[in-house]
Amino acid sequence: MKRRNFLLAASAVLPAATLTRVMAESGHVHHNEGDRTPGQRTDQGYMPVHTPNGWTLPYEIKDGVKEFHLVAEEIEHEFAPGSVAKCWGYNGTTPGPTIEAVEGDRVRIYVTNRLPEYTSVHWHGIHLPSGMDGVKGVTQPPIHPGETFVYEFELNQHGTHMYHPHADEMVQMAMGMMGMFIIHPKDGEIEPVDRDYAILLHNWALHPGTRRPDPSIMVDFDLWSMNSKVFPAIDSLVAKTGERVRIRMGNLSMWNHPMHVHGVSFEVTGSDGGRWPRSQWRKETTEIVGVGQVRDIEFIAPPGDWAFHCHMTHHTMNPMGHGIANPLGVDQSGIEEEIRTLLPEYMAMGQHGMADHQAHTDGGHMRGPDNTLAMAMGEGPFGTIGMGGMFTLVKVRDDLAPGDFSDPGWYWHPDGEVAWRVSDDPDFGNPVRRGKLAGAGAEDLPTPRRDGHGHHGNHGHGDHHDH
Ligand SMILES: [Cu+2]
Repeated sequence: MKRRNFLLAASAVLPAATLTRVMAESGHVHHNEGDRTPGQRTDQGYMPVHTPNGWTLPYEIKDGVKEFHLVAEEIEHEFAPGSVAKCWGYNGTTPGPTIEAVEGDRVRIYVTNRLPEYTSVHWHGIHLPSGMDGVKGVTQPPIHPGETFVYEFELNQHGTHMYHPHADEMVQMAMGMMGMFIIHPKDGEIEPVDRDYAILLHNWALHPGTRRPDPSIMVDFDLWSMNSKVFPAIDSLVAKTGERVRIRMGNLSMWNHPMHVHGVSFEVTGSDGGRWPRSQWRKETTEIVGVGQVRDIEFIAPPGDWAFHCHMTHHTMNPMGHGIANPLGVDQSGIEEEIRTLLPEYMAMGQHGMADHQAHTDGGHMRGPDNTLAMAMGEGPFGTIGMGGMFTLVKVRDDLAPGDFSDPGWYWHPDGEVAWRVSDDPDFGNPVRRGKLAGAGAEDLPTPRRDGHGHHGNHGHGDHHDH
């Protein structure tokens, strides 16, 4: 018996809430459900999307209609080991499960509200009858706690879409209520993808030492997540060398996120307007996913471990102090002793930059508040990675099986392909420098002459190639 058939049978005898619980308990809180063999196209011809750290919502077909069931409810969510919070989500998780369908499908979506306040669901970017649009007060009455509403409409477009509440959305989205809604084109794709990833970008104000997100925050968020996880808990995106990879990125946070992939020039190929015509694809290595927007990027995977992250540097950090006086260059050795008499575990930080922060927290010298992550986490093959938040890795290997999404470990670089140390003498070489050094009594650096021969003991460019 196929897994989906089992679910169909189960749903015939169990009330919906029980079914949800059964699904959660039988390990369904992961990708690729039911009738699908991972890495293979479905009988409708599409390659199933993979939601890192997330899952896809199973459906039943009743009278030719694809039936889904979402349950809005309070959940316990772990952002990364060491930080757990009461959030709100769908069917036990934030983000809620990814809904996947095909252009031309008719969908029927039950929404049960198990929250302490009313809700509604807006199908962001989807063309539908006005009364199905899910805006509380405008197109429908609120779904009160305990109630179930049903939405039904035909999908007459394709693309990467999202769903989220349109009732007290400031609170409900801040608490994690959102999900992806992928509609595959009915005629297939001219350039099919081998790996199709779906990622929702979000921000959270989980103040240090607390266990519930603060919906009132507008600017100073302290967790930046992909699919509600922060680095190093975000799954790596894996691919086989040469595969065509698509990453669908939706943004329901309060900031724009310039998403950057190392090692490739990707093409921006679509949005919630659908996959764009080939002539509109454009090469980038960073693409801003604006608030409320969706961007699809695609690339041919080159072997290696490639960083994939938001380029807002604070968005690749976990909880950190904002609005503190700048400690850079400040000799804190005297005051550190005095503060320790009041706060025995106080440690002066930041005089030489923040690079030593992770070492102190990892080493246990500096304990943060309970239930609070370090600013930077994660250990790589060359030491601490010094990142957090919206950061993960695209791991491409020569020998991955189709549909194998398991983490292959760290990349084994071929000989001669890792940057190496040639000197530990700061006076090494004869680099061209201009300007003025900082510090008392420091001299101007020699100004290069126009012919480029005047600098600092250098007798011409020939010196750079001294063999
Ligand atoms: Cu960002």
